[in-house]
Amino acid sequence: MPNSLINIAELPTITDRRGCLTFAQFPDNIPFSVSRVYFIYKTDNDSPRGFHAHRELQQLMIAISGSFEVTLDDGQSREKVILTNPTQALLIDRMIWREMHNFSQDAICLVLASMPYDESDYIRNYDEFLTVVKEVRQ
Ligand code: T46
Repeated sequence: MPNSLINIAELPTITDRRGCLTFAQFPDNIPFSVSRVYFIYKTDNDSPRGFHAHRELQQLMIAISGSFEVTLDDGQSREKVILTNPTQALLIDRMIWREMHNFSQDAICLVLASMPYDESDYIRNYDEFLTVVKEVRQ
């Protein structure tokens, strides 16, 4: 899909009789140096997460177990993807509003992040996001 907000890389996977090994490495599958890793688990299906954008942070998101839905919004359009496969890495660029819904009971979301945690990088208000994204595009 041209200009899609959904940018998914298929990660290399080695499968043998012992199971599967999937990996990602800079710069082939991770387009930035990883400064931070976090993971989200023991989620509640009725408790969506996200609802913010980042001014500078880039992230790769992987459903290493279970599934969940990710909605991405660049201020002009909104797209949804369901991550179900640990070999798929979703790239979330800077200045993209994200929401996460419908976590399966066994969901584990692994995130590789380009910067250390910095609350001032977050835009947690959607109207502010729309204002800032317009300024950035001008
Ligand atoms: C994102 C989505 C996908 C930290 O102290 N360090 C960290 O590295 C992170 C990620 C969070 N926190 C603190 C900040 C909050 O007090 O943990 C608390 C929960 O974070 P938040 O409400 O932002 O969680 P989510 O799941 O809504 O968002 C997270 C990431 O924050 C965000 O960058 O893109 O996952």
